[in-house]
Amino acid sequence: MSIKLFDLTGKCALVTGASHGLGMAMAVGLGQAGAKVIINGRSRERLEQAKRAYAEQGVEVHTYAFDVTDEQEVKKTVSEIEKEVAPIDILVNNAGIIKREPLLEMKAEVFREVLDVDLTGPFIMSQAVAGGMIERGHGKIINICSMMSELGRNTVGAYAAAKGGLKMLTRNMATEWAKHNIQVNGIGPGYFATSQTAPIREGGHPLNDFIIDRTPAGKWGEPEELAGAAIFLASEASNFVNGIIVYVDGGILSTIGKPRFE
Ligand code: GCO
Repeated sequence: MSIKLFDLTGKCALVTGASHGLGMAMAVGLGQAGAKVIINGRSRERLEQAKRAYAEQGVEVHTYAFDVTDEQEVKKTVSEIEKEVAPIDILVNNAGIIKREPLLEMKAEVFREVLDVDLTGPFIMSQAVAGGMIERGHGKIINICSMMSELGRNTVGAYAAAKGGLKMLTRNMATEWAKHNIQVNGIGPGYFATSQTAPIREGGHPLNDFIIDRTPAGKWGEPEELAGAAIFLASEASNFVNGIIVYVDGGILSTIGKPRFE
């Protein structure tokens, strides 16, 4: 076995929603492992800022602004990327949104919006790249799931429905595309310190202590701690790994929680 198994030199990776947070941390990791990196986001301006932040970490990125829920725009942009940069070998479906509202109060429109970005987006993106991957005879697709692919929590019903769905979409894509030498897997991040979790971490929010207490590792994850799983699932090291979700969660899913006694 050699470390070359994890080398991404010569590979081209597209990471959606990568102008900040976990998407950025994973894209930096893939770049540091040798991949050519393309980042997506909806805002051109945020992508430009992000490009500088990547450069500071020694990673040159190509930026493409588009909306992952817009099927026509996605198809058009994927073919542009493949002409202008390189064929996409690795797709990380990371773009996602969350709306924290009790189900009784949530409007169907909001529920649909979350499903559209977090679940339909990965379907549209994956379908758009899979054709080329099949022609070239290889590919890696990584869907970013969540603790909410497994667990419920008050106010995150739409997000949990989408992320639970994304876990099953991962298994189904793996089922249909493994024969084409495309490995489709997921990463399920636990509770990470990002802008998405800032509202439940900062300002003395009670969930901050709850999460630390509930996590055997006793802390929030740092975004860089997700890069290793992304590199594994993007590299030849995972060539016979199909349809699994790697949970990077400091142990939350392994425990019933901490009793108030030893
Ligand atoms: C919340 C959190 C979570 C996460 C995450 C955990 O409100 O409970 O925001 O939903 O962001 O995906 O894995």
